[in-house]
Amino acid sequence: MAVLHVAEEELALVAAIRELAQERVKPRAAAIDHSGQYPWDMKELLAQQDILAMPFPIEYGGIGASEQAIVAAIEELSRCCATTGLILAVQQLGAMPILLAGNAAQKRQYLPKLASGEWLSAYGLTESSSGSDAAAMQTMAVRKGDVYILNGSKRFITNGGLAQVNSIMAITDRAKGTRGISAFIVERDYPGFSVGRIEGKMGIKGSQTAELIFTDCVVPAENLLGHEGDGFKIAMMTLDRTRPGIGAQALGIAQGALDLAVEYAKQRVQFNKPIAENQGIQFMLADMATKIEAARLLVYNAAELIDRGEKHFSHYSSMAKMYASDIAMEVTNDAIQILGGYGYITEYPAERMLRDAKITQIYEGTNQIQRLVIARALLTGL
Ligand code: COS
Repeated sequence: MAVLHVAEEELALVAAIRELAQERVKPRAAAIDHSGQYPWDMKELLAQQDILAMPFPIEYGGIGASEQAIVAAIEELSRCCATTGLILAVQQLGAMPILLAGNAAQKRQYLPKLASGEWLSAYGLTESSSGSDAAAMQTMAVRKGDVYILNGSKRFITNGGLAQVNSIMAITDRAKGTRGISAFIVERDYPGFSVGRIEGKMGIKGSQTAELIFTDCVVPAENLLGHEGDGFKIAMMTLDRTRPGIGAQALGIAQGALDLAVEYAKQRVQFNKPIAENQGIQFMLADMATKIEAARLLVYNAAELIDRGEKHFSHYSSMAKMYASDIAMEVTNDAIQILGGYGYITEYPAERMLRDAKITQIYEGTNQIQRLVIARALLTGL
């Protein structure tokens, strides 16, 4: 199995998370999917076990885990329940702008409560008419004395409405293009903040996806992250560091589907022998396992580059997210095929895994955008 280049304690932590996921998370996955309700019990479990503390520095109440340990944790959780894996991934996503660009006061104010899991976070870049073209956003922030007044909305926001802490990108100077976008910490309780539509989704059903609406929303000026105009770069730098986490979610889903297919193939008897004895099934399983391993190497590698503080690693994050999510679709589809009729019915988890896998090709940048990032790096010689 792909090697994590982390200390013994982190290997032990990942092993403990694997066990916890199998024992406590896996039995909840089907019910979470059926109910479509946010799994507060799973959030509590991750908080109690300090799993939500992993992305945060020790000085701000976290446990300062390496990115490699974080992706391995997301993988193990998602192997059992993609919605639960996403709880950790999004806590990191929403907090990343603060981790990257927050000043000491902002970090002191927000990070400890995110590390403990008392508060959830969310990341607000996308709008109804600006997804891949993130710079085409319309939400405006206008400075008035010691506050900014925000007007506009964000769409498809994971944890939207549940998160107390929202990292929101908004235009402060339209004429400056991407250099006129700024990042703000917006609390759910601020006047003028409201939650619009809550989306019904194909998969990751327990995760809440909502629209955030800002109507003359009053945000203290000290909640600006970095300087005016830094927002687009902060948003991009955030995604560079969190896309491997989505790769890890996809990887976990694929591994869960392979686990299921192997188990089923050994037990399912047709023509007087387990179907696993057929070379046709064996070749499918071998291909699934090999794709998963290749994806794991890409995800772990991107995480290691982050841990090492490499500068030009965006395209490796994109490769990890793109490849892992593409193979997650293939592997979950093959798992359904191996399970046959049982793969197609909701009593078995295979169809849920395919539905959950699909979003990983879309969010945190569609795989078309990942290819664009990779090609740009190639063509500019990075
Ligand atoms: N790190 C730091 N800075 C970056 C960066 C990165 N990864 N990517 C771009 N920038 C900077 C550029 O260097 C440029 O800076 P200057 O003004 O100093 O030249 C600025 O940001 C604008 O970059 P660019 O011209 O490349 O912007 P584009 O509008 O062409 O957009 C893509 C670039 C397509 C990569 C961007 O819009 C994107 O990632 N879109 C997908 C958004 C996404 O993932 N949404 C999901 C949200 S979470 S569900």
